[in-house]
Amino acid sequence: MTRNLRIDGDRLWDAIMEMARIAATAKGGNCRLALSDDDREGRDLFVRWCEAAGMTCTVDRMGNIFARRQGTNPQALPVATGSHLDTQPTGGKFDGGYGVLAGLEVVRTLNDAGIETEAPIEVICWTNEEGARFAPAMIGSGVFSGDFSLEYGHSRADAEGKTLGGELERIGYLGDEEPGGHQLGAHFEAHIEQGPILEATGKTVGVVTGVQGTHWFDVRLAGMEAHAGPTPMEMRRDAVVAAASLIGEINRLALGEAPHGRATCKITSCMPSGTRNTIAGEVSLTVDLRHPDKAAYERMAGTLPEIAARTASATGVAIEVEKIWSSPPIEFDAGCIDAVRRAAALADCDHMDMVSGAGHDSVYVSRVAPTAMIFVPCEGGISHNETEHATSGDLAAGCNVLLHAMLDRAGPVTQE
Ligand code: HGY
Ligand code: MN
Ligand code: MN
Repeated sequence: MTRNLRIDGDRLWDAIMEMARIAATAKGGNCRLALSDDDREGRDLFVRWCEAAGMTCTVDRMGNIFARRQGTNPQALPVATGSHLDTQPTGGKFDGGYGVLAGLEVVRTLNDAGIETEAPIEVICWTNEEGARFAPAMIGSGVFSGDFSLEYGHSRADAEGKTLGGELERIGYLGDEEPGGHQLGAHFEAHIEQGPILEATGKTVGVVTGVQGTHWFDVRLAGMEAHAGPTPMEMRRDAVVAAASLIGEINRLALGEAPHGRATCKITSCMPSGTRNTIAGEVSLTVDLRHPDKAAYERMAGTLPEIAARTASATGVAIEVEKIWSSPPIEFDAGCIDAVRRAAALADCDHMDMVSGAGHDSVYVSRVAPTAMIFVPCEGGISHNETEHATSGDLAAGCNVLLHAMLDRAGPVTQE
């Protein structure tokens, strides 16, 4: 009865564009940082839309929002889909918002068709997926899965010292439900690929079988401030020179684990700042290392301290490496992966298996519920960039696969 059911691609596109008007940037992207007033505005819009679609919304103590469409069997575990509404500071319109609003479009489509599923359907907005304002990333789903305690989650502070728990309370999304007390029968997430593979291979849908591992580190370099003029080169302990050497070594570390190794460094502070004729005494870096293979993922993390020690002895600059977060490579549930494959075939979408290069809430949700993801192409594979773009056709195709993957797991359906 549902074989030929299709979502409304224009309605999905319009919802994504309306959400993208919240915290829109001049270059066409979004800056909707987690638990900011803009995030609250996006959350409120999502809740209004869900309630207008006949769903009931509950919020847990990490601010994760669960919008529920009842099934014919209220005892059945919900089949869920979820993603995030928070963005990078220079993020795009589609990263996260697509997945949340594709879930809403699935419900709107079922409503229009008068389809009742046996299992309830839930659409989830996970808190602070990006990790841009509060580190680490995916902390809302990570507390939900039990990988982090609620206290740890609430204690995360942004650069101004505001805590995640305090900001949840301030924006009115400190819910009552204990995180994790909400069992899920299955979880799917639709997302743009954020890389070049689908576009390069001409495929419309990625059947995501797993997610690569990620390590985050903070690195502090302490040299000696001195005068840029009279100080001989051989006497210097220049924190910027040490940082430059270390960043080059870290880049070579990823290239040495080709083709899948990834390393990204950011210089977050350089002291004293704003003066070019004092040699830098202190530099702070963030480091993001990734690999899909567990042994290589561990090898890269284990090599970083050795690289730091070598650089320190060569430059006379003290280097401290602190592990902030580790998310090992994961594989998704075979049954959910098969459901995505069947749905892609049913929706006539050219598809391929792939591993996600980016982290997603589904990583943590997969610890507590059968999970898989659905990717669609993004232009040039560009994401975490205000020019991020995806076509309405691809977004609709991915949403049709989401619809049928969820129906595949939601038990028998009836039609009004
Ligand atoms: O870092 C990531 O991969 C994700 O965008 N949070
Ligand atoms: Mn995302
Ligand atoms: Mn992202």
